[in-house]
Amino acid sequence: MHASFLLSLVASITIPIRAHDPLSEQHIFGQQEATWLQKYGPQIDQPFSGPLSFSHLPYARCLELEETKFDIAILGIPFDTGVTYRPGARFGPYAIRSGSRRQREARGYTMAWGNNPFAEGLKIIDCGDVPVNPFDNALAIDQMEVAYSTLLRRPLATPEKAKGTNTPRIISLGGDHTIVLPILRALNKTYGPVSVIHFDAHLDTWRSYPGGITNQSRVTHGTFFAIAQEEGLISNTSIHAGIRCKLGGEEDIENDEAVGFQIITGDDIDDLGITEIIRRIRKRIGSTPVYLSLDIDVIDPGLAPATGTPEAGGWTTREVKRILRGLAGLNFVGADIVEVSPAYDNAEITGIAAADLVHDFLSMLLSDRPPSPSKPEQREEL
Ligand SMILES: *[C@@H]1O[C@H](CO)[C@@H](O)[C@H](O)[C@H]1NC(C)=O
Ligand SMILES: *[C@@H]1O[C@H](CO)[C@@H](O)[C@H](O)[C@H]1NC(C)=O
Ligand SMILES: *[C@@H]1O[C@H](CO)[C@@H](O)[C@H](O)[C@H]1NC(C)=O
Ligand SMILES: [Mn+2]
Repeated sequence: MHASFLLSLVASITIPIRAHDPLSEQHIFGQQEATWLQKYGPQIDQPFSGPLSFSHLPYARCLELEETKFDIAILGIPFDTGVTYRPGARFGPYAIRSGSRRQREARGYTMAWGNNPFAEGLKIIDCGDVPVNPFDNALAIDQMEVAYSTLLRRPLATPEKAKGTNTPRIISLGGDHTIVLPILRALNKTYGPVSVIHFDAHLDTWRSYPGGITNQSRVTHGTFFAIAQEEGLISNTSIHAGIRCKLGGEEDIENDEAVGFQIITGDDIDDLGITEIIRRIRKRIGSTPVYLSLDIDVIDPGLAPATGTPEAGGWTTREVKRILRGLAGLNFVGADIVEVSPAYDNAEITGIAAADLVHDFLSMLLSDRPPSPSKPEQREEL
């Protein structure tokens, strides 16, 4: 076991020795005085080794290193003091990066998309985390807006590959859902109001919570869309997908419409099917600039338990992945995945699911149209 592991390691690097050759093996183990570099070559990162960046991407402290350029940035936003129930999503960026360790450029191709997003010639990097203040939400929200605006204003690393835009795109790893308010404030400065595709069990369009008597206490992970609408940051062409939470009553739905959303419910996946859900989302969004926000609680808690406000009866990870594929080609300006709270996880189930969805986000941002549906009848029977 030990020897074959070493042999496969050796076979994958530069030493000109064939695996399974007993003479070569003797040669390797006989080199007592060789340095690591002489004997084993470059210090590769195994899936389970190396520093923690998303999918082993290059890491840069982009907020302070102002010359750093990219086409797509992964940005952690570890803010979780806007939640109504279980806190802990400040550890979401860590959990998603940890869940991403087995997906990387060398194994980035998927049959579902027919591409490898890391190998398309664009510069995708992990920009680290916004160091949000954990004691003062007003300060933290300003820090998030400044961070996002700062990165949006960076010139593209590969402008020749961009189709009519000078603005890089950011995939944010939350953090609780409140982070979307400063993100929408930053996006508005570049794009004006945007449509939102919002995957979630919850509406997040409530105006306030009982007992919130200060202005700051209105800013929560369940109210940020209402505030964004009041500030003119979102278009009346937005849509939710996967809604199934309990509501105050019909008035919540009327309010939701006034905020600018249509609703696709959790049950619609059975009654309409995936193809019709995709069609409705695409029709609603059209060619408007659109921001995608995905609360991990859209997925059933059995498949993604690590979240702050779980709701039974959700979509499967596979269903969400198929819907995401159907959205390729829309005019995406950015995306996030939020509410991953790993203290409630088991065996990294949620972190791995979230990391996989971010891999889909990358393919979605890089594809001009949905991939052709897979045709199992064209694949040879095994
Ligand atoms: C949002 O963008 C629009 C269009 O550019 C602009 O008129 C408006 O002032 C912006 N709103 C805020 C709150 O910055
Ligand atoms: C809340 O903000 C509004 C508008 O800026 C202001 O008129 C009001 O005094 C603020 N309320 C509190 C409690 O600070
Ligand atoms: C959005 O459109 C709906 C009708 O489709 C309307 O009821 C609602 O008031 C509009 N909201 C805004 C913010 O304009
Ligand atoms: Mn939610």
